[in-house]
Amino acid sequence: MDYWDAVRGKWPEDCAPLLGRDAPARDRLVIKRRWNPLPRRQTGMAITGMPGTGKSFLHQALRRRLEGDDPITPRESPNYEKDRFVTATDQGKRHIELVVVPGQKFSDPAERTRERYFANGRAPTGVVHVVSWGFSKIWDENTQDVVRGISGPLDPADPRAMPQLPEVVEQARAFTFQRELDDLATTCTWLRGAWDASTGPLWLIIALTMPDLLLSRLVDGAAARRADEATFAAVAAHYLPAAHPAHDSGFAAEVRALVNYAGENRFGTRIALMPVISYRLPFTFRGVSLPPLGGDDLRARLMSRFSNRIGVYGDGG
Ligand SMILES: Nc1nc2c(ncn2[C@@H]2O[C@H](COP(=O)(O)OP(=O)(O)O)[C@@H](O)[C@H]2O)c(=O)[nH]1
Ligand SMILES: [Mg+2]
Repeated sequence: MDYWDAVRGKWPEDCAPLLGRDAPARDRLVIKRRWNPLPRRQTGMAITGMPGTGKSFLHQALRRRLEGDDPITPRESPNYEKDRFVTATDQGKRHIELVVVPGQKFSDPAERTRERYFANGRAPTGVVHVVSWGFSKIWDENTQDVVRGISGPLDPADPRAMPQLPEVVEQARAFTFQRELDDLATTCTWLRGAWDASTGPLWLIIALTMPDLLLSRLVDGAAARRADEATFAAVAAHYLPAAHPAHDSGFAAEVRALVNYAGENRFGTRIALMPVISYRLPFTFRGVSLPPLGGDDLRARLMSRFSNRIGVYGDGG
């Protein structure tokens, strides 16, 4: 079987909770407090992705900081986000050292992050690259104006289009998809440099944040289910390499090239596309607001699976 067939093959199960299907995989947070006499090797992971994709929310959700009922006020992130959190695997607890790479790659904070974690022989073992199917928050008003001025909505024939959404939301999504690709290219440049200087196993999770926004808004249950199946198939086709390189999207081609460069053998089976909901908030753009769907149970299930997978990949499994 082709390397990427195996990666794509995990997607139906990983997005099963979104489609209301039960999946055999464990989706409770694994917290085994087995006494472990040997200090375990720490593993370093970086959260990457363009501005507004949900990196900081994901970081806080992994640390289980977004679970109470307290309302959360979205604001731009601090310049420097670095932490440790714990996942637990069958082999015990694992401490993960995490750094969020600023979305603005050509800023001073990003340059400092690059020097500290991606240069001078240092490299992350694992990368969570965050994408949002176009629902990234566009923080500043100037950029919002630019989006309104320069880009049209996605062509309804584009497999990424969600023509049932307001036109202005589609306009924002069209803009975001291009930025996602540009950001990925820059991120891959950083990673190639860092991984050149390192040896040993690597892992990569492409995290699809905000899937609660892209669930179908149709009232007819069966039709909604069909629409969701189609959407999540399109998501995988866009973000993951295809059966044949000629059918790769621009994004997928970049991912394929990165993995080829570092070597498939360094990743083994530790590559996945996974949906994850950090915290459900409406998507707002230019006065139009799209409420999130899905419940807290869905959020918790996806988050547990995601956190567990990081633990498993960090263990080399
Ligand atoms: N509906 C929904 N919104 C989210 C989710 N995660 C993040 N957001 C929204 O996306 C915005 C940007 O997230 P943030 O983590 O600050 O993005 P960053 O710039 O990549 O760090 C937040 O203010 C939230 O409104 C999610 O899982 N679901
Ligand atoms: Mg942030």
